[in-house]
Amino acid sequence: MAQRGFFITLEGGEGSGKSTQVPVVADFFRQRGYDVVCTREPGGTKLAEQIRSVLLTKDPDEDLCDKSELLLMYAARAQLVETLIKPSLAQGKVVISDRFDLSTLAYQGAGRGIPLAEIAALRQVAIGDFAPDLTLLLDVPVEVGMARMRARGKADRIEQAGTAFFERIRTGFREYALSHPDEVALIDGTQELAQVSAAVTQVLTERLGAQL
Ligand code: T5A
Repeated sequence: MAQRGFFITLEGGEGSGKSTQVPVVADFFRQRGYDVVCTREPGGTKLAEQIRSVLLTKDPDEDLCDKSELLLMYAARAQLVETLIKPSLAQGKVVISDRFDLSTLAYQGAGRGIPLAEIAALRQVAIGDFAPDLTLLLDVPVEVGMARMRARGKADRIEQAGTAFFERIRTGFREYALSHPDEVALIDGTQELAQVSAAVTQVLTERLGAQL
């Protein structure tokens, strides 16, 4: 029987350390014989990266309104799912995405205040019921993530929002994780890097080990 693919997503607020953990997840699956495709959101394909640039670049002459931001997130996601993620899974590969749909619930839903029913309706149009096999949510207090981002340099358009926005996002992420424990594993991202990586590997082993 052909090997089945897996779709794993990493989520979290700014500076939570999710991008840093992508190679850890990739190594976990490569060591078990899988071909791995790493991608990110918004972006991941040529056209979706163009949408990313519109989303993350602040235009001095015109603000991107919240609804446009939401629609562009789903335009990029539909493109990524149809042209990269689904074909890769059909070939038995593992796809790892740095952010996915849970970011929309947290940023556009909890953060911007767009009603969750409106987001759910758009999701249905863009990707239907397509969802990750497992989401790893790296959780850090807002001030910890912000300090890491400051140490790294210039903020993009979304990162320039205030602390209250990022507190709502963190709450949105955490509430979803706590109410959907089968879908989302909550990981303490404030630990030393090696400890976070060990926690990521442990979650993958416990949740998926028997299926690999
Ligand atoms: N967005 C995205 C939405 O609004 N809606 C959506 O639906 C989607 C998909 C994407 C932006 O788009 C928004 C969210 C974002 O604002 P981005 O550039 O991809 O923009 O930004 P982020 O996803 O936030 O990614 P970053 O790379 O900027 O942050 P990460 O991935 O959280 O953090 P990472 O791993 O790069 O680490 C940040 C720093 O911390 C250090 C790292 O070395 C790095 O310097 N670090 C640690 N330091 C100490 N201890 C640890 N355990 C550490 N782990 C990492």
